[in-house]
Amino acid sequence: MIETTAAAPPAESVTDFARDVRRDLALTPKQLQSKYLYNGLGSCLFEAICRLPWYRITRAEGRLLARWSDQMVAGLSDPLTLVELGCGSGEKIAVLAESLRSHRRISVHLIDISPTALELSERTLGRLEHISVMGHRATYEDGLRRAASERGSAATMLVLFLGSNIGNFDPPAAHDFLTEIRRALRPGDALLLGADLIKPAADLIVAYDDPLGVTAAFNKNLLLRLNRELLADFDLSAFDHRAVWNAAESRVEMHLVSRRAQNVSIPRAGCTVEFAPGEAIWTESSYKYTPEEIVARGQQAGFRSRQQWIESDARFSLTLFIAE
Ligand code: AVI
Repeated sequence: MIETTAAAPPAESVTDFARDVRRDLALTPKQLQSKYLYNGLGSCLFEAICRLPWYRITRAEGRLLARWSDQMVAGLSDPLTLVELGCGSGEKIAVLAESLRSHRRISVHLIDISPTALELSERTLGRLEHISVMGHRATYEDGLRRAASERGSAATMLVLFLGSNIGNFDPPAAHDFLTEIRRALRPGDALLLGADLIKPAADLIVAYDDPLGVTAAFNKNLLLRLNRELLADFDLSAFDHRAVWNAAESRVEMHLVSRRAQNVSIPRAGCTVEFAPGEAIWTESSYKYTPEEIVARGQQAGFRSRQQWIESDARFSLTLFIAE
């Protein structure tokens, strides 16, 4: 059955965006939140990144899902509510849903702040007749609360947090978020968590600074977004994309580096920002883990780990946790 529900109100307003930009560009070092990378164009550029030979997370995860999805969903009882936080194109949840064909009723809740991602996913899942789909244009937290409130008392819930999205949270925020997921679940419910693993620095750098320049475009699109939505006057050619592996913090950082001294005005955020030559805006962190750290993080949030699958070529992990 296909039953696609209308999107909820936008997850953030121009005023929130303007307030965050004004505050974060006044920090030292200057920052912009990575959630703002995902407007319509940004989501399409991220989809393109996932197809690049140097960004191996998506294909590694796809291989794990294709090989092990039956094992991953074994033992989950009927009826089942599947919730995907950050649904991307819907391909991954479609693989799991295929493995669940024998279940009588499956409700799928897709949660994303990007309408483009929701549309893509709803289209992908539209071809499966044994599931009903509901899209929530919302933050992960709000969407999860909504999905949890809409499930029946008998339904088991499986939350998917895939593609290394957990890597974009700093460690305290990752702990808080996993705890929040656990709070929305009942004992026996499950979480399938994707996490990218630590690997050689050269492999990490080329994944976040690809020779085609798609990741650079993804990063610089943030400045284009500020120009369009907040009437800023960033000269995009005066900034360079930079990716660095910060081994001490176990994270890849993306920055936008000013090529020269310049002032940029952002009228809708009510500020003018001064850049020294070489000064950077820190736009994203992508934390990398060991398999043991991932298990420990789940445990600290109130889960036990049932099984972990590792793709050893690209060094990527999927871990199935059960809420205790
Ligand atoms: C969405 N997230 C898991 C990606 C990552 O790998 O951190 C975003 C990304 N940034 C640059 N390339 C991909």
